[in-house]
Amino acid sequence: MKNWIEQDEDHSSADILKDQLGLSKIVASLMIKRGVQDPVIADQFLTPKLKHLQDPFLIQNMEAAVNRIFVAREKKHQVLIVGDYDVDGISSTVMTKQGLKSLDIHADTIIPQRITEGYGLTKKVLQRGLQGMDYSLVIALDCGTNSVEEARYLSEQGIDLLVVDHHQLKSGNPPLAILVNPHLQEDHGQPWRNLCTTGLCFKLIHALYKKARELDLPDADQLTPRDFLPLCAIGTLADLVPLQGESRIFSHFGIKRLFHDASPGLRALLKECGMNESMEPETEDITYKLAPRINACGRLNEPETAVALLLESDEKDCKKLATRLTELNEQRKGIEAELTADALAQAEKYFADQPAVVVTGSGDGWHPGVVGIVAGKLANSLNKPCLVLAKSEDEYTGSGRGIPGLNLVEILSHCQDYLTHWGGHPIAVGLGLKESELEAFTKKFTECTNRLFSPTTERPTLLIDAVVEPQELNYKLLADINSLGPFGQDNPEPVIAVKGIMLETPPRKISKGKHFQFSFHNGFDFIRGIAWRMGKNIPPHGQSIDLAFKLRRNYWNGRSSLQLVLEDWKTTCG
Ligand SMILES: [Mn+2]
Repeated sequence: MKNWIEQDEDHSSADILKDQLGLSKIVASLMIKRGVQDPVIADQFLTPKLKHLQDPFLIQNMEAAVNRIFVAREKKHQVLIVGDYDVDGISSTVMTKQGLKSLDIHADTIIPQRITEGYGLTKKVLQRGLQGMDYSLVIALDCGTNSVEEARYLSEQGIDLLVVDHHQLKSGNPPLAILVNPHLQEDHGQPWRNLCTTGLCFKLIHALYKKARELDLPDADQLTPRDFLPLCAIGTLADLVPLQGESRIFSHFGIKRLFHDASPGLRALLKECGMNESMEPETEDITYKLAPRINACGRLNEPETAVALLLESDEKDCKKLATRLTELNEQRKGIEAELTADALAQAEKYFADQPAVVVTGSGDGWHPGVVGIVAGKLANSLNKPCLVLAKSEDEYTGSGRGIPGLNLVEILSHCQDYLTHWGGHPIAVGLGLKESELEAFTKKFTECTNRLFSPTTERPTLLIDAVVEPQELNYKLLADINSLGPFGQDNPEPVIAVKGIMLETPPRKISKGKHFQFSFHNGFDFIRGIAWRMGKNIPPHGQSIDLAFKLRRNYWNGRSSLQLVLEDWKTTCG
């Protein structure tokens, strides 16, 4: 049982907001609890509008990027797009190719093969991409910010480079390129500051269309960046950027109209994920179902299959490609399960008393494409930072995942003498090192973790956002809660509690006892719930208990019903 923390109600502020904006009690209360008192800010959050997007030309170098692309249009230059192999990179590639096509600019696309060509804008991927064509412009998406050498390599051949990326600049030494990256600018809380690359590609397309209208190009008034919202939302949700500012606007509209505005390829993929027009997609549909299928392509060295699917218009081919994505995802799951078992055994054997874990392996089972997921699973279950490194030849490469309150980038910066390459975000990093440095690196990494973080032995806490009466559990409450969605990074889904309810029948175990289902009557209806991975912690029936859960809509056999997704339960006290 977790330590439940109920946030204090500030009734008077909530009442003011409620009256000012005509909100329901719970929505006003949730906004106040999230620190939003200003009715203008609350209204912008609850009813995002595309017209609130700022002028794309406020982003540094956007003008230069747009001008360079229009030169390519006028002179009929050949353009090559190089995108990263994850969801953000792949979606960005498809968006940009289609955006350019709508302006009569043809671009070829290439995605690095993770295992043979490595991450990002490498010489290897450029050599493959540039082969046999006379390109004059390369557009790097979701990579390239730190590709100083590769930019020089291109410039030596008279090829210009445009980088659209949101990764941090590692040194004060930007590549010779037109660099569209919000992190180049000082942080003044700009609403586009934390966009991922699909968000930046949306801004680029918006800027291109503005320019097209300015130049009075034929049919320019028919062009709308709205068409790109579904892919923009998918990249935004999958890349785990904070869902604030313009990321909130993109994810809100993109997910709302996901099916409606989807291309035939995306539509086939959504169907492959078990979704259809009548469902309201949630963040988890993207992060648990759609994104893993796209990522599986990159992980298993077939990234271009995902690009091909998202660009395809023939329905039969879409179906075939979408099925292939599911196959790759199943293959990925198998590899991942074996690797996780191996990594966990190592962690328990060698790192049980350590503040951090560094596990290694080699061979087919240690697939570089899944080490990141395994690191995440390990970090979650062991509650300490974990690095999972796969060996090939005399070098280890892999991924690390951290835990809240610890900055992995900071830790690695102290260990950089041992590393051949490294980079990433505070909670997720990639790194590589020579075999000969492994021991010294592991020691240093563990030391730094120890110094910068002290794990807590206290009971984990569960923040309760609202306590409601059992009879309030209905679709109205669900709609109210969902008006704060889509949920994700920096906009967590509210955890709701009901107190003093009684299960009339024992919960029903499912999946060999791993999960359980339960139900109770709230005076109007039977309310059903599910508890994932809680099979060892089943609540009693016939006894008063409190439940903490997320409220969802469950789709089953073409019907939808209200569903509680249990977070925790406890015996009612007093
Ligand atoms: Mn990204």
